[in-house]
Amino acid sequence: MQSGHNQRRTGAEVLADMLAGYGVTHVFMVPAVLRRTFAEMERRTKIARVHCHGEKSAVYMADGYARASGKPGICMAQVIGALNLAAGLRDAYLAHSPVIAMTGGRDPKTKFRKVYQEIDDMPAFEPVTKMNVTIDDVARIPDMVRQAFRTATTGAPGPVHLQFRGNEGQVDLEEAEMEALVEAQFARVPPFRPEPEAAHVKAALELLQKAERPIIVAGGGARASGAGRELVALAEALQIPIATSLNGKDIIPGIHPLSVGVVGSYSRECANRTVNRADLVCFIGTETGGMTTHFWAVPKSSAAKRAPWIKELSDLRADWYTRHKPMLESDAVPIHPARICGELTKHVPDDAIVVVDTGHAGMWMGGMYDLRTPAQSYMRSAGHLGWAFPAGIGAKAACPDRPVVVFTGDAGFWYHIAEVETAVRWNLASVTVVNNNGGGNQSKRGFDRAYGGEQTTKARELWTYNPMNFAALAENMGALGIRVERASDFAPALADALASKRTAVVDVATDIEALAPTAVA
Ligand SMILES: Cc1ncc(C[n+]2csc(CCOP(=O)(O)OP(=O)(O)O)c2C)c(N)n1
Ligand SMILES: [Mg+2]
Repeated sequence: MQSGHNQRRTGAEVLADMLAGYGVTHVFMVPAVLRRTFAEMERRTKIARVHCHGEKSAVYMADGYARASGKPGICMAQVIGALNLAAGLRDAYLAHSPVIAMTGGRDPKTKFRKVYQEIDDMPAFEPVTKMNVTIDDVARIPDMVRQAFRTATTGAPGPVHLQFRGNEGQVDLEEAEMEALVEAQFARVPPFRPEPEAAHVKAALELLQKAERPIIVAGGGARASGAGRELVALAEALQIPIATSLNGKDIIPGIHPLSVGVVGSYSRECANRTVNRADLVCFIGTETGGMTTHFWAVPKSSAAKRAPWIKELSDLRADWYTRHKPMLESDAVPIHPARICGELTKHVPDDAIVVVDTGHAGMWMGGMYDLRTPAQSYMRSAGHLGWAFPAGIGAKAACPDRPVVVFTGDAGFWYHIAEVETAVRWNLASVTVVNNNGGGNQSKRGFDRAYGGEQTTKARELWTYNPMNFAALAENMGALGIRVERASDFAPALADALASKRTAVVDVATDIEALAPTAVA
C-alpha cells in the first residue's frame, strides 16, 4: 500500500484527492470553510460543491446521500455554523447513517481570548457522533480522514466529526510530506460482512423450525448490510412472515404475501396484531427500540395458541386492506392523506427512492403505503421534522438515475423551503409531495388532551399556519409546482412531475381534521 514517495503537498490538495479517491461526488456546505480545498476540488476533481441555505439542511442532504447510496455523505461548516451541523447530525446518529461533518475549529494561539464567533464546539458533537476529533497538524489529514471513513462505515455505521484548525479550517493551506492514500474498502456500507458462528446459526434455526407461529422483525441493520434478498428467501423457504421496523421498510415489498407491514408505533395494525400472536419473534438487524416495539408493548409477553399461522396472518392482512380501502381510495375534498399513500403505492416508479418525514408523515406512509418491488427504497426521518425534503435532494445527488419521491407535511416542508432554490440551481430533480393541511395536525390530539376535551379555537394558534400555495412558491424559485385539490388529479400530477426531470413540488390540499390511526398495542 505504501509507495514511499511522499512529496510536500498542501492539506487542501490531499483532502480533495482523498475525497475523490473515496468516490465522493457531492459535498454539502455553507461557506466559509476549507476554501482552498474547494479550489483544489475544482482543479483536481469532479466533486460538486453544493452550496446550501443552512447547515442543518446541508447535513440532511449529506444524510440522504448516505442512506441512498451507502457512501458517506460529506457536509461542512465554518466555526459559527458548527452547532447547526451538530443539530442536524442527530437524525443521522439515530438512523446509523454514515455522515462525515467537517468544521472549522479554534487556533491554539488565540483560544480563550474571546475570539469572534468562537466557543468550544467539540462537546456538542459527542452525543451525535461515533468519532469526534480535531485535526491540528496538517500532516494528520491523511490518517484522520481514513479513520473517519473507517469509523463511519464499519460496525453499526454512524456520523463522524472532523474539526480542522482555524475558524475556516485554514490548516488546509499548510504543507507537509503527505500521500493521499485511500482505503477503497471503506468507501461504502457494508465494508465487509462478519459471519456469525455456525453453532449459533444452527441454534437459531432449530428454534425457528420448532416454533408454530414464528415471525421475523427486520430492521435497519438488515437494510444497511443489503440482506433483503437473503432474508426474503429465508422467510419463503421456512414460511415465516416478516414485519419490519420503519427504518427497515424496504427490506421486503409490502405487497409480498409474507409481509405484514411496519410494526411498532408508526405502523400497520395487522403487523402489530401478528407480532402479538407469534410464539417466537426473531429480531434481525434491529435495536428493538421504543418505536419498533411500540414502547415495548409489542410483542406481548403472553404465550400464543396453536393455529394455522400463515392463514391467520393472511386473514389479518386481508382484513386490514378491506377496512382501509375506503380511506386509501377516498375521493373526499379536501383530500384525505391516506389517498395520497394509496396513489403512491400504485404510481411510484419501480426503482424509486421514497423519502419520508416524521410525525403524521411517518405514520401515514409507514402504515398506509406499500412498496411494490424489491428495487424500490424507503428512507425515513429518525424523528426530526423537516428532514425529508433536504434528504431527498441528497438522495437525488447520490442516485441521479433513480426517481426520488419525498412525502412531507407542510410544517416539515417549511423548515428548509429555501433549499428549493438550491435544488433548482444544482438541477437535483427530486419530487416533493406536500401533504398540505395548513398546520402541524399531529398536534391536534395532544392539544385536545391538554385542554381536557375539544380544544378552543384560540388553541389552534399553537399548531396552524396561514394557508399557503407551495406550488406557486416553488414556481417562483424556479421549480415545477403543481397544485392538487382533487384526489383524481394526483396521479397525473405525480407523472408530470417525474417526467419533467426538474425539481418539482406537488402541493396537495388535504384535510386538517384527518388524523393518522394510532398504534395498537
Ligand atoms: C425537530 C422537531 N421538532 C418538533 C417535532 C414535533 N412534531 C412532530 S410532527 C409535528 C407537526 C407536523 O406537521 P406537518 O409536517 O404539517 O404534518 P401533519 O401532522 O400536519 O400531517 C411536530 C411539530 C419534531 N418531530 N421534530
Ligand atoms: Mg400539516
